[in-house]
Amino acid sequence: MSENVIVGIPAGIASIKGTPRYYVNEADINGIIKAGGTPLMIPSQAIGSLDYYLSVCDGFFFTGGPDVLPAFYGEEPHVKMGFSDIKRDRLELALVKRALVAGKKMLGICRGMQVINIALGGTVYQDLESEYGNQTEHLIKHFQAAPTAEPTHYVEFESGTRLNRLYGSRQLVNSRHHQAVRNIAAGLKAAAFAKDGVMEGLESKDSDQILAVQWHPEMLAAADPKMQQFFDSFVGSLK
Ligand SMILES: [Mn+2]
Repeated sequence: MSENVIVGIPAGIASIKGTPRYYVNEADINGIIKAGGTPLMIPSQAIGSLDYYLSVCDGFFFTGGPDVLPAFYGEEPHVKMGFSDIKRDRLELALVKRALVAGKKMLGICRGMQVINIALGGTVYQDLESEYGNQTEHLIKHFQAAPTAEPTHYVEFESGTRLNRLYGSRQLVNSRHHQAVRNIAAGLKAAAFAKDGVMEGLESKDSDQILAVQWHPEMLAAADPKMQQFFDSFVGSLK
């Protein structure tokens, strides 16, 4: 592997001033660049070029974004399901599967954690508030009204996990999700939970290939070095 570490980042799509444009959030790019990596945007139209991206990229970073279309995990859409982007879903789900086989490391944030889990056979709650079952009365607020750059709830880490080594036993994090991992895919293990039992971190069971969190370290990294370490640890592992 070269000194220059290249991190492939699938892009979202949004209409800006009436024109559809591919985007990656600046905070996600900051996290990778400050860690010493070189980001490479992957637009969903480029699904025919996965061989190229797999050969060029040292690792992949799946960022936050819209809900994954439930058809990809065998469900009809719940009434509380949000916006979805079928082209991004197709690209990311295919890329996770290919990257796994190719032995490429993957980082996931929010939707990224959910996409990795779904690609490998897991499911998500389409809407925590409506589907979290008999624990609903104890559900904490996971879509914070506070600014994203401010933490609002605690997560606790499972001992012996990489997240546990990065953060210790407990960490105050931000939270902007109405979905969360439900059934965990084979090969993955839960690494962090909120007080209500909602899964907040995910890792490979028997390797360090996958590291993912449900909160947004990229939005906290400017003020909290521990959040930049999430990126440092990933990019460092690619060198
Ligand atoms: Mn949360």
